[in-house]
Amino acid sequence: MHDIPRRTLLKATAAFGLVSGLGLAMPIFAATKIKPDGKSALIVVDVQNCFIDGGTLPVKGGAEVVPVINKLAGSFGNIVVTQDWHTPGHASFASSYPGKKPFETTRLSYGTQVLWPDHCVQGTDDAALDKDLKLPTAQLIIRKGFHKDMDSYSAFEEADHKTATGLGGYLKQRGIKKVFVTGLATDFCVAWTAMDARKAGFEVYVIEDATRAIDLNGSLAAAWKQMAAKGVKRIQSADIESA
Ligand code: VGL
Ligand code: ZN
Repeated sequence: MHDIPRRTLLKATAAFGLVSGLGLAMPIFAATKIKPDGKSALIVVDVQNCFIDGGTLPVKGGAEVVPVINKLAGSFGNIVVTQDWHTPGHASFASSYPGKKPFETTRLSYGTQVLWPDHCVQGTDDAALDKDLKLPTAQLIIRKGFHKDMDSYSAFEEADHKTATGLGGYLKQRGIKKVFVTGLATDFCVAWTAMDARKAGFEVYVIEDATRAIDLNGSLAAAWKQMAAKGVKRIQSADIESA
């Protein structure tokens, strides 16, 4: 006889818990959309012919970042674009070392260097930005990797971790505090740019679906781990409030 009310009470409690759980989840979810402000900059890394199908170092799915970045651009008042911009016979090219093949490594004065196919040579069509990338409001194009004897994955500093590109100073003088990194490739130029942006004191987000990776011997998983350890936030383009 006492069983009936007790069972009803339990059912009611369970139902109430579920409803209040959902009710609570909704406002938190909505509040997490990020609205870029005047102190935010979108950095578009190396969306160049060389890293897209038909180029010299194509990244799988590289072209897929283009519409995602074009859409994101509408949400940002400050946009910086980078270009990998190597000399002919660059130190990062396997062809510069007799007997070496692309994707092998060598030791250079600043550490281990992955050797790449010849790519993004200054002034070539291969080094041009993808023609479908539409960033009419971008304010700066910064080129990197132009010293013959040194690579520069990062848009902030070259591979010796000493030579600055000037991007950190530019962003600071423009009052930028937060950077949102997109482009190619997630595990090389995007990751190094994001980590060096942290080092320079910026709040840093990588917009994952606006990047694609080379993923050489587990480099993608390693890069995400290193970025997380340095406080880089991993988000999706849907987390950014649309324009
Ligand atoms: C890149 C390898 C060599 C990049 C540039 O943009 O991620 N990767 N050069
Ligand atoms: Zn390069």
